[in-house]
Amino acid sequence: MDDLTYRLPQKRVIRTELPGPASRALTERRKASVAAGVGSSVPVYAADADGAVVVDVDGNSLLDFGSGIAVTSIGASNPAVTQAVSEQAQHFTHTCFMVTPYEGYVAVAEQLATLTPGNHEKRSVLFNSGAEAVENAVKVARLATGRQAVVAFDHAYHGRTNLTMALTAKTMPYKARFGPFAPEIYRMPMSYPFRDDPDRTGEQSAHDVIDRMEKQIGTDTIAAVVIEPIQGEGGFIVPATGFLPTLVDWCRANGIVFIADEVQTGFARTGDWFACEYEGIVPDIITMAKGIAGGMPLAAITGRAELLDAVHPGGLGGTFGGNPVACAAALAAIDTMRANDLPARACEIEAIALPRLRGLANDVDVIGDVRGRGAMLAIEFVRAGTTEPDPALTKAVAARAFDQGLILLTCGTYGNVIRLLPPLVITEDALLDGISVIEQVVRNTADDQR
Ligand code: PLZ
Repeated sequence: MDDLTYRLPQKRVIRTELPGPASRALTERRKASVAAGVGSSVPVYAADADGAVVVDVDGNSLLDFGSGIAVTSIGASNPAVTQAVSEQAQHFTHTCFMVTPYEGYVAVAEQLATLTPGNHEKRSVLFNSGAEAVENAVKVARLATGRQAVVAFDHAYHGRTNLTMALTAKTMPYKARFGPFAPEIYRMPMSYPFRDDPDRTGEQSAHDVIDRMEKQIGTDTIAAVVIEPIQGEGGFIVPATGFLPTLVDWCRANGIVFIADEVQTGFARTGDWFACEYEGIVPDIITMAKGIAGGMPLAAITGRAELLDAVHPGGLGGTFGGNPVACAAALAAIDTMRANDLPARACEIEAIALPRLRGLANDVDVIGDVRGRGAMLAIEFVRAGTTEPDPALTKAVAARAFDQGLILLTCGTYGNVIRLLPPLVITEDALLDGISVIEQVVRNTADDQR
């Protein structure tokens, strides 16, 4: 893997206990001013970040295998992005595209039309967050079809706003006591190869879902099917081959809008520009955010022109959506991803990491499954020799990795999955170092359980 150039040394360096005194002091200040409902994965505060390294306020350099939840694919201070941001900010930081439009928004929409799957005529709208993109994809689908029902899946995650909470499957911590939720949302079983009958094909799982949709909802009342092509927060669940294409074909035959939520999987993360490309499926609408703009808040929906243009002028928008600084960052980020062929780099990361993780799974009996694509990889932990989820062990692995200076995120409906989401620009040495930490920590944690 050819390394890029980085401003900060791409190494773990632990100088203080973790968290150090400056981070502990910030935690105290935070308790008095920041709402308790906002959590943080690690108890240290960032002072600087570049490539795959986060330097905390005590001068510790942590290796980042989370990318701020799949955002900083090109690093947290990529020079092309910081330059584009600063140039745009010196001209104007905001006019509101709904008031005085600007070129950057149009240029991002042009890029999205080129990058997203399918050669059909496309239109885009820009927003601030992934949840906002999903909400708007559903708005468009309902208006364009004149139907109301929306289908989501077990283990789905689509956001924290009212509609996207309803689409999200897991109650704690996302939904519990935050209701009432939006109506006309229906949940279907997801293809989850590790937990499904091993003989079951993707097509069979899809036909089961189709049968339920036809019998329980009624085909001609369904506006949209919303699905993450690889589920993110739900546990990096890769559906069995054939599951997605079968659903797409059925949606197309029945005038149902197929919405691919690629907020987490998009922008080179899985080894393609979008995860849908792997099985050659073409969504009607695709939602994007996270990695789109090198860490600046930007989200988008791109879809068939006839769906998006069905909405009346003024029907879509928002004050900050497609902010000019965020658009400049997105254009620079997309350029960087292209110039460094980051989809290929995600495949290289998989080629290095996946065999090591599989080897680890052979050595210990607490790993039930290793899966994922590109630089979106996961380890599912179970009680030794069973398929019973082990969230306590998973938490312990993440905590011990942090003690070694490695930021690891957990996920999963059962909280028993460690996910690897390194920046795509990570150096090979840093990647290997992080994997070694995981191996050591998993072995030690598994041994302690005996
Ligand atoms: N759709 C597929 O992964 C965000 C959420 C973390 P926003 N995932 C990280 C948390 O606990 O809040 C996500 C996603 C998919 C939508 C979203 C929502 O994107 O930018 O967080 O709104």
